[in-house]
Amino acid sequence: MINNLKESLVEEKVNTFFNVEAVRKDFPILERTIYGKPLVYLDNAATTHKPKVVIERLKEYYESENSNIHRGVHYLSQLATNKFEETREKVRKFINASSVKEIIFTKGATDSINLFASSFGRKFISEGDEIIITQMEHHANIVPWQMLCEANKAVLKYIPIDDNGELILSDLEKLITPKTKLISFLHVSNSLGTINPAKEIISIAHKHGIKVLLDGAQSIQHSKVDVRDLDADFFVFSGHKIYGPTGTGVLYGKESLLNELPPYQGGGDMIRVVTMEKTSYNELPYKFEAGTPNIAGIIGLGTAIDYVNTIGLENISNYEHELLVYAEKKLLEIEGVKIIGTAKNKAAVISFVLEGIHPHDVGTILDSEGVAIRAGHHCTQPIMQRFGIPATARASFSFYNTMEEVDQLALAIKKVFEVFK
Ligand code: 7TS
Repeated sequence: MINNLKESLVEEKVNTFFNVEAVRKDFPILERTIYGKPLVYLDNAATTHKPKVVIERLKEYYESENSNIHRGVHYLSQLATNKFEETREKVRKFINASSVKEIIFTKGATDSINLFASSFGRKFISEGDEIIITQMEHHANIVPWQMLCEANKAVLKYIPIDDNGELILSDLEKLITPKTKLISFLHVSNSLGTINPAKEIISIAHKHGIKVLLDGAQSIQHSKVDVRDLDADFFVFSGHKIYGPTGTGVLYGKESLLNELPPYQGGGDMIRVVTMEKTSYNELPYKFEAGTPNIAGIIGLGTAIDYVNTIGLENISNYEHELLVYAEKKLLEIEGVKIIGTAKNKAAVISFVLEGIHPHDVGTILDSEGVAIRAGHHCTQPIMQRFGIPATARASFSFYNTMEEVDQLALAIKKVFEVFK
């Protein structure tokens, strides 16, 4: 499990079964050059590249299966429906949900959180109620709650973070009151790499009868997520961050809880009967899936999950951890590099600042060397405020990255210092 990753690796050596060169051949884009230099893609927290099988699956769908789903008696419509629904079962199994009724397809994590905030908010949040999030959330898990709190006159509270970028969990019990209705927090921080103790937080919440939404946008692709073991009430992720197509995502919810929530958008597919006076709604999960979804994308997401299963999440976790340890070591060897986010349990994400140099300049010079990182606030402005910085440079790793690419990153950073000398 993700929380025990570091401990379990202490005694272990590199995962010798993982053949990164073979894996890289699955990703056509990794062969390209940027300004005549080999691409070193270290922006995987923003989005991951797609293996050939996923790209080909999209092509195959449009070439020989394209049809609208859930509404046709004809052959192609039934075929597309079956393929689409196969992904639901793949996702269910992947996160160990109890039933496919608990898997709702969306456009991505942002869409999932907005769906949930709108629906949960309408039913359960009224004046004076309280919602707790954390200071390290992505804007996708801040702004929908601010909008809801403003509309419903509710109160938003934040679990603070310490200098290492870890949640100050001792504050959580102090923040909880009888008015607390929801705790919503991220599993892994996209800016700091921090792996939050999700199971512990969920257990505290449940002790007080509070529901929990877990944002898995940065955890699902790195380590095994088991929603039943975590006892998460709701869980979201984006398809494009787990090697699937953009415009795909998932909202998981416990069936009994989803049944209590009102629909989000109205339209086709989410209804049972519509008269001019009234509408009765479809059963789960269709109640939350109005309109024609990203059929090709969802089918491609199924292929991406198959692909990740073939590589093996344990192999992915172990290898990415090796990359993280090596990259942190290489970066800290360079004078003037400071890492922001030094939590005990970290995913393979490194935010850093170079003394006296703006992160955007770092990003631009690295880009000229073919090294793609992200520079900015990473849609986590409260984290930047917490650390008193405008932005960071961020390298985020995938299992297709190599130790040599880490060396390239280190060389490019040295070049930045030379340019600014
Ligand atoms: N939650 C977290 C923790 C994220 O990192 C992101 C995206 C989202 C939610 C939203 O996901 P989306 O797919 O709906 O956009 N994070 C990033 C990032 O770090 N760089 O670009 C997007």
